[in-house]
Amino acid sequence: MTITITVFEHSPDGGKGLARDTRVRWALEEVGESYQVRLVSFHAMKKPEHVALHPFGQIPTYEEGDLVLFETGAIVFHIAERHKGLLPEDANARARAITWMFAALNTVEPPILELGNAKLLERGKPWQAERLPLVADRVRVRLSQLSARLGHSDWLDGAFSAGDLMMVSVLLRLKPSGIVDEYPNLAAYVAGGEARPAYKRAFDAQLALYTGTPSTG
Ligand code: GTB
Repeated sequence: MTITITVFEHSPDGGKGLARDTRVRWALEEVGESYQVRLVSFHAMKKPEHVALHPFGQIPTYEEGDLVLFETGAIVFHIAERHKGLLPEDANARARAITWMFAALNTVEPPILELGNAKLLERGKPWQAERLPLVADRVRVRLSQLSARLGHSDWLDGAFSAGDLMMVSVLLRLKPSGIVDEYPNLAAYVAGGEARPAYKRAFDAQLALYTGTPSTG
């Protein structure tokens, strides 16, 4: 069955892979599923046709036959559940991998998003210079904890899983800030995710869309 995801017609990052369709593309590449994309403008995102697919008027959405999903956590989980490779067979290991997906989205991503908002949306506000270091330190609290848990392991819990896919995707949002590099094991963890052939295919596909030139790595 054809899978269609919606993506930015013009991504604000110009193809740096920071928009959330990259994690969905990555999951599909990991399990060997082909997909097509439909480009959506910021204007079209808020129109009834798109809001019927995504109640919050955002990308990405996921269509597969008469199934329509939104929220990247739900989409990646759907893909991981229906294919081998992203969730362990062992029931307890599977539950732990799912736990890491939630941890990425519910515990690690929020302060990272807050930092992005504080930088962009609060630009020029009189309190910005005072607030930014506080928000950045809240990110560091989570990264220190994650770094301590990861230790010298390649992945969070045994083999690479959807939990790692989601955690690396979330950490990649911090790339422009350089904060991940303060934690060498997390920097290596993110690099390990970026080095996966499936990630590279996903990244190149989104880059080609916005520049016409695939990355050379
Ligand atoms: N919780 C939802 C999910 O995980 O699916 C969040 C979806 C979401 O935030 N979508 C964003 C969107 O549609 C795109 S990814 N925004 C438009 C809107 O809300 O009107 C967020 C994003 C956008 C741009 C960059 N960038 O260019 O750097 C990075 C991330």
